[in-house]
Amino acid sequence: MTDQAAHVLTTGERGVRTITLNRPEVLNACNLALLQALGQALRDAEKDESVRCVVITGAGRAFCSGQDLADVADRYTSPEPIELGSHLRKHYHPVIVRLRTMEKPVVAAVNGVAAGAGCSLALACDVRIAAESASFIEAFVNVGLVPDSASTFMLPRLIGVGRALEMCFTGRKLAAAEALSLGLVTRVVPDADLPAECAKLAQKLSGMPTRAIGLTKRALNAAWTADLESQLEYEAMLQTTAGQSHDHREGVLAFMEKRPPKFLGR
Ligand code: T3D
Repeated sequence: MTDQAAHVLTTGERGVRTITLNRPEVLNACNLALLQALGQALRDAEKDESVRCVVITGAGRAFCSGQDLADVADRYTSPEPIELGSHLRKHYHPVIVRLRTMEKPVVAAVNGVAAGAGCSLALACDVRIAAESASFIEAFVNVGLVPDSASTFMLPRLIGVGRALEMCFTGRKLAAAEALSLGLVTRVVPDADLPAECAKLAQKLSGMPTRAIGLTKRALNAAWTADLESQLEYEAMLQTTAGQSHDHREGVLAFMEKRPPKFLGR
């Protein structure tokens, strides 16, 4: 295994690809190798037709602590001006865009702290299930930065602008129970149950009409910036596509024949 590959572990079972961020000694902080390996793992999962649901989690006691600050320590001792935008564009944006546009459900199994860009990573997934000991920190302000990697896009849409501003201004830790009460996560489960609960959900999703789920993700992404008429038109267009799928025909036939459907994701 190359050093880069070791930073992200992938396993597959019955249509589910699990991607584990694997630098537990630094709470899965993102160095370049981890970001590249994560990007590659997501590209592979997107391309592989046998993968119908993706789970992202962290090794050890954390989900992800964001940018590896030690990895970029040189910036802070050099007299050169620091330029962060190009680093984000090159290494973070492709990961976030792929998570949001991949037409497969992506579940974040948030096993511990998700801080800074690690919090953004969790927010960019479609569904978040948290362990009781998990937490979310928009840690950027603690190091004098602006939330990035789409935290300013996802967070207010998930919990509202007022709460997003408070979280981002203070950089405080939001515990799993509060995250649940704000709608940032859909479920909180005992730490020991997280892998099994997420696997159960992922298995369920992977057996569903995943083509329709992918198109639904497209529709909900578009709805964030659309007006009513254009969204209605977009739904009609996507429904035309879904209507021609195997799974639509199968779903209706199975209903009429009073048998369980066999969805193929196409
Ligand atoms: O290119 C760019 O820079 C732009 C992109 C920016 C995106 C960002 O993500 S900016 C925000 C970066 N992240 C942070 O500021 C979070 C830093 N970490 C923390 O605040 C804390 O570690 C946590 C609140 C996440 C967890 O605290 P705690 O007490 O549970 O753990 P700890 O003891 O602080 O951390 C354990 C180890 O992980 C420790 O190493 P050690 O002392 O055992 O050798 C610590 O240094 C290391 N670690 C944790 N987070 C990072 C890290 N090492 C490097 N980078 C980290 N982000």
